[in-house]
Amino acid sequence: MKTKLASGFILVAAIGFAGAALAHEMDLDQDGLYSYAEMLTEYSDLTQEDYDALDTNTDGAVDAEELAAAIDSGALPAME
Ligand SMILES: [Ca+2]
Ligand SMILES: [Ca+2]
Repeated sequence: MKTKLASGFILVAAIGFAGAALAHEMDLDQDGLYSYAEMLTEYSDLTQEDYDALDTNTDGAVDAEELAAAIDSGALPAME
């Protein structure tokens, strides 16, 4: 039982890590923000309007928190 729980935890941690790595990869200039051009590399059908909607604090860029919130709410599909 303990072993089963432990392996489940490792699996979840590995999936979380893979998602973070992909998001990091999408940030082409590594400034911690996802520009519209950078978002298009992963979400090719994203419109400027969609992008503006993701920028919930309206600072002109989508940050990791806004990206995670969009994926959590289903506004964006999770990266694979
Ligand atoms: Ca960037
Ligand atoms: Ca923002």
